[in-house]
Amino acid sequence: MKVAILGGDGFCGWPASLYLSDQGHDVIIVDNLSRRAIDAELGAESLTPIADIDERIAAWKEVSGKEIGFRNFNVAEDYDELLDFLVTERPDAVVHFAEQRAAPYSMKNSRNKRYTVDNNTNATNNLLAAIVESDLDIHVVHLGTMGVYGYGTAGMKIPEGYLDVEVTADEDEHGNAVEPHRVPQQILYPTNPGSIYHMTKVLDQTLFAFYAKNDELRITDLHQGIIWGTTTEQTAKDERLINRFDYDGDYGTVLNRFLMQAAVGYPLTVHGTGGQTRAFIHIRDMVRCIEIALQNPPTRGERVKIFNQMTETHRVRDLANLLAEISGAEVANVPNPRKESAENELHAVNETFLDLGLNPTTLSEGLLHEVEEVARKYADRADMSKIPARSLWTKDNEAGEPERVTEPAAVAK
Ligand code: USQ
Repeated sequence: MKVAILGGDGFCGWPASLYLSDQGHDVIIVDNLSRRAIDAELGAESLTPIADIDERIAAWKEVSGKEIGFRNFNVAEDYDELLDFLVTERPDAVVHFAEQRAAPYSMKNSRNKRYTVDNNTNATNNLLAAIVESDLDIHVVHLGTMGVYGYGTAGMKIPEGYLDVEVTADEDEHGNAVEPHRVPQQILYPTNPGSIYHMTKVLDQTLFAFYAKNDELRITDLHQGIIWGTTTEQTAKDERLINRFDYDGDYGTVLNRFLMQAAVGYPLTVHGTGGQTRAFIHIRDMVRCIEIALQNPPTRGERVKIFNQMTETHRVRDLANLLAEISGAEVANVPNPRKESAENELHAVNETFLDLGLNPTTLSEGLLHEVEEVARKYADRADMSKIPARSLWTKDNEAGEPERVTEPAAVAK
């Protein structure tokens, strides 16, 4: 299969590109290297030293004998280039990772809010409009988020995208009154995003529903949980193929941050009581899920396929306590910079991937140590001042750097 990976230089895009290439697919990456530019803007680099994109691709050819193509342009801005790319390359599928993916970054200030909305929704709309204009039958696989649902529970498992409801109908098709009766319907699960970033994935959902209905585009939307881990079979083959490892307060995600913090002797930064329950998936399952989704496209005219791409749920404080137990790390409860429930339950259906053959890589001590080892190996690259989460969900952000998060008194290396 010929697959274009939009955002193929990022944390998910790069390992997914290598995995698909390794499976024999013909892969072309499209990326404007914006994630690297944001590193420079934040002064926060990946803990692991990532090679530049040309070196990455050359190393993959050397190691595997396989070619990955690369085009540098901005999907959100360069519509003509995107259209020309699709028409020239005629991919069977496009995997769309080309979005700003950090909730704290999206909440930092009005500039970041506008950038995240402009970038993410324009990238998605440009892609969909370009496919329609190209007249090609290209399957779109999009990386969405579990965060579109919010993290509540209505006394039921969150379904995969669609909710069965019943409404009381009291009119016939001509508007005449009839005996009230219950009519079943299926609707998109009500959304409840917790950040501007998560909200852009909600907007994406609406774009997908429209283009699937109006233009019969074939679209799969993957509602992914929080990734943990950093290495895949392919990224481990050569140091130049190494994946990003974000640990800073904006881009670092919770479990990888805790593992890095444990490795460098920094107290684990539990927000508030750590009562937030979230969905997780290991990075090696993510790459496999992308391939499974590519192999199981919807047919033309079918509604958007939505899969919950997560394998387990955990409460933040349980993860911190587990790491404290196995690595001796200290736990620090810091004021929560976000507006989110202090405690929540989360139960979600994930049967589609399991039915299609995903064999989940769940949390295990061995795998936790493996990630911690990677972090320890590159500990001398860590900038401790970048660890605290400083982006607030309130307007105070605009006033500059808040001093809300307690810095640890001493940091051992
Ligand atoms: N948290 C801490 N301490 C930290 C960092 C985070 O307690 O040092 C807490 C947060 O307050 C939050 C939870 O951990 O309650 C998750 O935070 P996160 O930064 O790991 O995840 P999130 O902001 O939700 O975003 C990440 C990815 C995003 C993806 C999303 C999936 O950056 O791209 O869509 O996970 S999900 O969370 O299921 O919506």
